[in-house]
Amino acid sequence: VETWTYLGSADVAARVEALAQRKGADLPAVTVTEYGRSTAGKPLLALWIGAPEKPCVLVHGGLAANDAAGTVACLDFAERLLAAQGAEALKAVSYVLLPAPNPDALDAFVGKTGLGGKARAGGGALDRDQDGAKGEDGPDDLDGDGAVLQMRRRSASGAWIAAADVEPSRTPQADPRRMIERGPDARRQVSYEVLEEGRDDDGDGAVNEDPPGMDLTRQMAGWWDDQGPWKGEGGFAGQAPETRALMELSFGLPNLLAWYGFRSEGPVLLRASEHGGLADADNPLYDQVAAALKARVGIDTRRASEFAGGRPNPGSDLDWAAAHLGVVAFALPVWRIAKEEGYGVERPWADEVDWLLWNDRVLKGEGFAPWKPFTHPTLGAVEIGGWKPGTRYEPPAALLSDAVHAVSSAPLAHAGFAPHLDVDVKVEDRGSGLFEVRARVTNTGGGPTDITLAVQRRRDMAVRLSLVPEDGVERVAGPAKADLGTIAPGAFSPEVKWLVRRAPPRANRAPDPLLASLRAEHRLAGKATVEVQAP
Ligand SMILES: [Ca+2]
Ligand SMILES: [Ca+2]
Ligand SMILES: [Ca+2]
Repeated sequence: VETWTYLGSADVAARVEALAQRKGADLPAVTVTEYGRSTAGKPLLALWIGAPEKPCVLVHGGLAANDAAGTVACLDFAERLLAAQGAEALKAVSYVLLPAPNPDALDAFVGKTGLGGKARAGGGALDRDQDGAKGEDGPDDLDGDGAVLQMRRRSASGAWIAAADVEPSRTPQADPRRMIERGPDARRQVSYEVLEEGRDDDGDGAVNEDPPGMDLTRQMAGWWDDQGPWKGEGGFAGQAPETRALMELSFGLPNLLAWYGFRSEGPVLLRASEHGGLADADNPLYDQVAAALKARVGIDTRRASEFAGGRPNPGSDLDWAAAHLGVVAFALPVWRIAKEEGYGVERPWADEVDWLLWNDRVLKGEGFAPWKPFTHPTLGAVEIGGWKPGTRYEPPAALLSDAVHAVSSAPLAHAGFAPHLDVDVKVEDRGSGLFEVRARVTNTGGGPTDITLAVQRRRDMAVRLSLVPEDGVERVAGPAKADLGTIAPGAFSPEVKWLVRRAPPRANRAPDPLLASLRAEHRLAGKATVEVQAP
């Protein structure tokens, strides 16, 4: 069992190359490819594990700017695939692993001194305020404490209030560090603006209006639009070289079975629920996979839209995988804190008050910088403080290995949901060298040959059954190839009938009982061939 530390992209690349060099009779096939380059020119590496003809499960690491634990979890999953537990899964499926799909942001975040660097450097710069300069005004470390924190500033038009002003005194929820977003209200006695720490770098009167980099978790095609609680990011979907490369790689995999993305923090596993209820067409399968994931890692799965107030989630990787690739898609947060004792408010999972209590109990308060007065060059009197980078996202270094081990096996569960074809054939002798052949294809795997969304989005392929006669055998009736549609797990296709005629054997020869072969094929389920023998 590996002991992990946070890794930058060069360390990730070295580990990926080392995995591909591992040799052993009982090890699966492992290859590395470069599927693109980041904005800064760093290689985007894909690690292919298992037999390429088997259905492929894509597993990526941290895509966001603060997702370093997700990258470590993806590497830990690679270790599992090369161990005994992986061998069983690799009988049914193969995997492509993308541990660091946003290497520039990973390096900015992990930095030289561990977590706490500048987030969101990947994806290339935009010109959000259309002043002709790209990424010219982002956050700055104004007070020189080595971290970009938050600024709060009293403002009648501010959307934030101090919890201490409204919560019952002497309760955890009245913590003086805590800010609550309530929307602007001019009748309120005290309101605040909350901003990222920074100055007006270009002197245009606005602070942090055009930060460098893009949020790649909102940059994928799918339900990509400038709406919802989180907007689609960038000028168009796939503008960032990292997201474009990820879209091209995944769209180019006809045998892609499922999509899993490790991310750093979140109370539950998430499944696609894109464009409102688009992915609900496959609810029965999602429920089955969620139960298998729960059995394996003990965490519930919820719809991603529950975390956006039931609204769409533009540009997310789940959105892309569900809507464009027609596969089931899950996000796997590595880490979460439990609800703290002594805080009596009803809540589905840990909230910010739990984080404050946890920060005091476990981190001795180190994860939150208390608000301190600061004289801002253009805004005047502000306070700088708030959550330190990483606290709310990444497990502390001492907890990283346990957190990663607890969840990293999750994509193994999908091996139970690959389709697999078998052909069931019956032959009757009709006399005069004629034989009737009847066949149907059965799906003996654990998942459908195509999910409902794949059919709706035209990514599906009908299961195809072909009759290939032997020499001296002629197909008299019935199709050379029959398209049999989608087959559910455990179900049969419609029956196909043929009439074939065998030429009379040469003198003194026994007739060859082999009449033909039947070949079933599907982009995901692969091929199955049976011989058609005269009875
Ligand atoms: Ca600009
Ligand atoms: Ca600072
Ligand atoms: Ca500015």
